[in-house]
Parts: sequence; structure tokens; C-alpha cells
Amino acid sequence: MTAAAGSGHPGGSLSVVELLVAFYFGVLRHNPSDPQWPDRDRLILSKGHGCPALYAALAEAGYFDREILTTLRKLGSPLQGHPDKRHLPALEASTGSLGQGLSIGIGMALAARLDQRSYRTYVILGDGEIDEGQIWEAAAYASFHKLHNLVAVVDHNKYQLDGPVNQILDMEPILDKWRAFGWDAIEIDGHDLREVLPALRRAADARPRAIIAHTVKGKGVSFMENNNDFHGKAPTRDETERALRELA
Ligand SMILES: Cc1ncc(C[n+]2csc(CCOP(=O)(O)OP(=O)(O)O)c2C)c(N)n1
Ligand SMILES: [Mg+2]
Repeated sequence: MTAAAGSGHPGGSLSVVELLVAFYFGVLRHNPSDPQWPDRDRLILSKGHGCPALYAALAEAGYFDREILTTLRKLGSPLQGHPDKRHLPALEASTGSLGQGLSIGIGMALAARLDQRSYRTYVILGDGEIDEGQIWEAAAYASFHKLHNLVAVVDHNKYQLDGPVNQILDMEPILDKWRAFGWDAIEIDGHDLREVLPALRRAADARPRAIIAHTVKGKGVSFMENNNDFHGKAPTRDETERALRELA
């Protein structure tokens, strides 16, 4: 998809594939033929630049035709370079301006409480994204208000735009930070469905839950793995052929 577009974010898309597969095919209560079903679980991809993986999962789940996947980033396409809810009803939020998704998720979790609905709200955050101050105000707010229907998943792929997160603004110890903010925090291998599925399915307790998912940026393509050149650059034609061969 990024090759067809000639731009985009392959690295951070590939690191969330298993998380999205687990969500759409094993966790979320949802109905692709009725995206506005009031009791559906909500999923927000706060690190919106990873949307090629989200669009692929939505197409596979039946929200729209796979044919349009290669219109990514084209003028007039519903599949914009960052998720745009106005053009794609399957999305819960327009994201891409990093730092905002957890606050949006809090609004949905509070609405569920007010409306006495049992849906859960899940938010996928980037590990560079959680450098944003707004994330930590949201984290404090969610635990103070006991939003047990809210789950944050951090895609901990160890890189952000400019390089390794631990050289830019290191949030370690990440687990302790979420716990100090009152969250039930656990750590998993974000590429192993045997760990991802039970973590996402675990019943709620009294607190919001944070899942730190250890992942590899560019997962599955040898020359993209841990190579941050592919944070925001499309592969060339040759690279695309190699990548697709490796992923097949
Ligand atoms: C508010 C805001 N600032 C800057 C950017 C530009 N930007 C896009 S991706 C990115 C890095 C994000 O790193 P991370 O959250 O770790 O994402 P991943 O590694 O999964 O790609 C930045 C700074 C943005 N989209 N939004
Ligand atoms: Mg990252």
C-alpha cells in the first residue's frame, strides 16, 4: 500500500499487525455491516500514521472492499495517510496528531458509563507518542475516574521518528510509570498471539489497564526490522518485491 502510494509509514504499520489482527478477529465485539452499532467495542489507533495496517484489517474484516487498499493517500480516497473519520465510518476517531487518542478514548469510556452500556474502549499508542504530556494527564484522569472499561496498548517498538526512543525521551521504566498513575499494567510480546489474545481478553477489574506490547518496528521484512529509515518512507519497487516475498 505504501509502495503504491509512494509515501507512508511501513515501519510503524508492521509493528501493530498482530495487535490489529487480534482485535478485529478475536477481541472486539463489532459488526462490519453496522459500523455505528451503539454497543460495539471502540478501537482507536492513536498512532494514526500506522493506518495502512488498520485499513488492511478493516478490509479483511469486511468493512470495505480490498480493492481500494491501493488508493491509500490518493486524493479523494477514504484511506487517507492519517485516519479520517469523516470519510470512513469504520473509524472511531480521526488520529495522527499524536497524543490525543487516549483523551478521545476517555470520552468514549465515560459515555459508556453514562449510557449504561457495556462496550470497552481500546486505544493503541506509540512508544514515542507517550512522550507527549497530554498522555499523562489522560492517564491520571482515567485512573482517578476508575475507567475500568478502558484499555491502552503501547506499541513498544523502541523507535520514534528521529531515532531510538531511549535516546530522545526515554519513558523507562514504562510499566512502573503506568502503575504509578493507578493503572493495572502488564507487559507482553506484541507479536505472539498466544500472549496478545489473553491480555486483550482479560476481564476488567476496577482500574484502567495498560498493556505494554514489545514489538519490532518493520516486523516481518528483514531490511525494515529495526531500520528506522522506514519510519516514514515507502519501499522502492525492488524493495517492495523482496518485502512481499518475505511476508508471503
Ligand atoms: C503532535 C504530533 N507531533 C509530531 C508528529 C510527527 N510524527 C509522526 S510519527 C512520529 C513518531 C511517533 O513515534 P511512535 O509513537 O513511537 O510511532 P511508531 O514508532 O509506531 O511509528 C512523529 C513525531 C505527529 N504526527 N503529531
Ligand atoms: Mg515507536
